[in-house]
Order: sequence, then structure tokens, then C-alpha cells
Amino acid sequence: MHSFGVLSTMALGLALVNAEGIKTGELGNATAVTNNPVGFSASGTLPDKAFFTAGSLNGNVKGSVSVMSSPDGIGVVYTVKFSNLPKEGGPFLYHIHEKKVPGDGNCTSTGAHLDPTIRGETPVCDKPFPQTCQVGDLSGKYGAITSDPFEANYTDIFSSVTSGSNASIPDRSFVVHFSNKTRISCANFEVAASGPSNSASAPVSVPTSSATPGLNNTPTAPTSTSSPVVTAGANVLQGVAFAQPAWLALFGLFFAL
Ligand SMILES: *[C@@H]1O[C@H](CO)[C@@H](O)[C@H](O)[C@H]1NC(C)=O
Ligand SMILES: *[C@@H]1O[C@H](CO)[C@@H](O)[C@H](O)[C@H]1NC(C)=O
Ligand SMILES: *[C@@H]1O[C@H](CO)[C@@H](O)[C@H](O)[C@H]1NC(C)=O
Ligand SMILES: *[C@@H]1O[C@H](CO)[C@@H](O)[C@H](O)[C@H]1NC(C)=O
Ligand SMILES: *[C@@H]1O[C@H](CO)[C@@H](O)[C@H](O)[C@H]1NC(C)=O
Ligand SMILES: [Cu+2]
Repeated sequence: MHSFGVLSTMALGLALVNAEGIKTGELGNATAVTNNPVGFSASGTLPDKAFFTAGSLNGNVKGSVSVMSSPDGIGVVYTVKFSNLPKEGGPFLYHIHEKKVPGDGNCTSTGAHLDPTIRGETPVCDKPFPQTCQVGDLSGKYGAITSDPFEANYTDIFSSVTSGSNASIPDRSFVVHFSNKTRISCANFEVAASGPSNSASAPVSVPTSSATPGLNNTPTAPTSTSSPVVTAGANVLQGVAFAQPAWLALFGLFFAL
């Protein structure tokens, strides 16, 4: 009985930290996501009001995190921008958190970092081995916010844009912290474009999402005097026409199978 307990504790310890002392998730390392639908994009922008206002913070940190499926479908391309940071308390950290920000804007309610492999926050991410880090630990893997303004572009192969996936980014939120982890501000991702190669939801979601601010496909009206109703109609038609090849391809695929 006793020796069994000791053995299982040892096995657990070995599973979490390997011979080189690198901490791995309870469920192993993060795996590359290879099936992201091309053409998907989503973005989150920090609100005007901070969740935690420190002495030198004027209003709120300004910033956004945008995600785009990469052209080869492997992982996600991030475009990250922050400015108007507090003068003290850096370098600032930012992460994808597991839950959405609720209506009251409470950043505490976003829970912990997105961590499908159950790695935990400590010890800190080992940068040369990003597969061993928490999927949502963006500043751990790609660097903290060390300048104002701050801008970074990178591809994270462990991120997914597929809703419901264990590594889905658009389903979550991002949070900006002081170096002591106090949460300054947070925002949700809003889908901007779901992409032509998306599944059966494409015909519905394309016309709907074209009303979302930030989407860069405003239809060019044939005349400058066209009424909003005509524009909306043209928009829907454009969405349907856009979605048709996806449907045909889908049916073609079923036939082929
Ligand atoms: C995770 O990746 C690290 C770094 O490459 C490696 O040392 C470790 O053995 C891997 N762990 C598992 C469970 O695959
Ligand atoms: C974290 O750092 C900020 C900025 O220095 C400070 O205002 C805040 O009180 C600190 N939080 C904790 C829990 O120490
Ligand atoms: C935010 O939510 C947490 C629990 O999720 C609660 O303890 C805290 O009081 C809330 N903060 C504000 C400012 O409402
Ligand atoms: C997350 O989901 C992917 C795709 O379904 C799967 O391959 C992977 O094993 C899952 N990862 C974890 C840690 O559950
Ligand atoms: C990041 O990419 C954008 C275009 O998407 C570009 O305008 C910007 O200069 C890039 N920034 C850096 C730091 O590479
Ligand atoms: Cu965080």
C-alpha cells in the first residue's frame, strides 16, 4: 500500500518535469493545430475604462490583439498592439484567458490562462520550448510588453480559430497585467471574417458578420445614392454568392467520399 503511494507520486513527478527539468503539461505538450480554416479573423480591443487603475494610468491602456488563420492553416497569426501603459509596474504581461469577459467588464471573471494541457503557470514558460508552455501564455512564449508603444507580430502554431476547440482563441478573451500579475484590463474577441472555407455555417455567418465593425469588405455601391436598404440587399446577395462555392465544394467532397 505504502510503496504503491510512493511509486505513483514518483510517476506523477516524472511526468511533469522531464530529465532536462522542463515542465510539461499533465496532458503532455501542446500540439500544432493544422486545420484552421483559411480566411478567418477576429480581434479584441481594450475598453476605454480600466479594470484596475494604478496611479499613473491615464484612462486605460490602449490596445488590441488580432488573430488570423495562417495561410497554410497551421496555427494563428497574431498582431498585437499596446500603448498608453502605466509608467510603473512593467514589464507588462498579456495572455489568452479561458473565459469571456462578462457584461460587467470584470477581468477576474475571465479565469486562468488558456491551458488545455494543464501545465499551470509556474515555473514560468521556457521560451525555447513553446510546446511546453500554456497555450494562452503569449507574453511567456513571445515576450512581455517592454516598450510604449509596443507592437508584435508572430505565428503561434498551437492556437486554433475553431469555436469549441480546446485551443480556440476566438471563444476566449485576453488580459493585460502588471508584472505582479494584477489585471489591468481585458477584452473579448469578436469574429471579423469567418472565411470562405468554413463549414456549413458560412452562408449564415458571412452576411451577418459583414455588419461587424472592423470587417474590411464593405460592398462598393453601384451609385453613391443607393439607399441603406439596397446596400443591405446587395450585401446579402454578395454573401450568398460568396458562400456558394463553399457549398459546392462541400457537396463535391461528400460525392467523392
Ligand atoms: C515536451 O517537449 C519537451 C521539449 O521538447 C520535451 O523535452 C519533453 O520530453 C516533451 N514531453 C512530452 C510528454 O512529450
Ligand atoms: C501590482 O503592481 C501595481 C503597479 O505597481 C500596483 O498598483 C498594485 O498594487 C500591485 N498589486 C499587488 C497585488 O501587489
Ligand atoms: C470581480 O469578480 C470577482 C469574482 O469573480 C469578485 O470577487 C470581485 O469583487 C469583482 N470585482 C468587481 C470590481 O466587481
Ligand atoms: C485538443 O484537441 C485536439 C483536436 O481535437 C486533440 O488532438 C488534442 O489532443 C487535444 N488536446 C488536449 C490537451 O486535450
Ligand atoms: C505587424 O504587421 C503589420 C501588418 O499586419 C505591420 O503594419 C507592422 O509594421 C508589423 N509590425 C511589426 C513590429 O512587425
Ligand atoms: Cu493573464
